[in-house]
Amino acid sequence: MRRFERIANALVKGKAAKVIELVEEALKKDVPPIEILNRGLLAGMNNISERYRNEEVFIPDVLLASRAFHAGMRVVRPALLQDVRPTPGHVVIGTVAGDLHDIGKNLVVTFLRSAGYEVTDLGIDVHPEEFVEAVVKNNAQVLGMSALLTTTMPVMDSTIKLLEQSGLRERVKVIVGGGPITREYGKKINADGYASEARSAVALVERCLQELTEENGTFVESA
Ligand code: B1M
Repeated sequence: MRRFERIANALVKGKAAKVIELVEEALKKDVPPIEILNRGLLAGMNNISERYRNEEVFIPDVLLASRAFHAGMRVVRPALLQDVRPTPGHVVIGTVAGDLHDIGKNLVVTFLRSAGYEVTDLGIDVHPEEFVEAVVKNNAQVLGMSALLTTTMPVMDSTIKLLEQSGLRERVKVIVGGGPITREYGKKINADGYASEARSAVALVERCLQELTEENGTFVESA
């Protein structure tokens, strides 16, 4: 069986130790870390998501697979972050309150860090007050919010409203993403940008920072 398939299969089966072993082996063979991520770990996550949607597997299986994904990421992340040159810009990011899904958000963090941005990752279950506090504390130019549940999407709206009430909205760009989030929803809640997938969040942040200096307020989107 091919290398990437073996990683994906071990992940689907929730075998974290096997995923670690296979990822380490691939890195030793000089397989590019981005390939390991995309064709191995993410392919496995997509597979388990699909099976969950089709009711072929259940929450405990998904949980085990998620843990295996995180285990693999811990091994591949340092390689992804090698030779990073700092880029000006501080991003505060988190998964909104009530929501524990962090795989997509963690990918956004990894890609932003690998592009050289300073990132403060608040983790999961982050309340509006915590987002606003972190923006102030870190003097961040960009706030990123992730939500995977339709029930937690409104926390994005509340956070933007709190930024407005705190007089901070003019100086911080807000970007949103996650499964149920759409461009239209981003616009509706007065966010500044939306990315449908993790890697394109880098270009989105870049454009947001550019807009901050140009003081021009168009909605930006990265496919
Ligand atoms: Co949950 N879950 N889950 N889950 N889970 C979904 C999201 C769901 C769609 C499954 C389904 O029913 N088909 C469904 C939500 C339905 C809805 O509201 N519309 C669901 C549900 C209902 C639940 C529970 C309520 C289940 C239950 O307990 N009955 C529960 C809720 C817990 C909570 O949060 N309070 C729950 C629990 C879990 C686990 C803990 C088991 C696990 C999460 C583990 C973890 O994250 N550490 C889990 C998982 C893994 C999933 C699925 C299967 C996979 C999500 C994932 O990680 N995808 C998911 C089904 C699905 O999405 N098809 C499902 C891979 C990841 C790379 O993609 O996160 O979409 P994603 O991120 C993408 C983009 O969205 C984007 O970049 C990423 C990659 O390109 N992106 C951003 C994400 N954030 C971004 C931010 C940005 C920009 C881009 O800028 C700031």
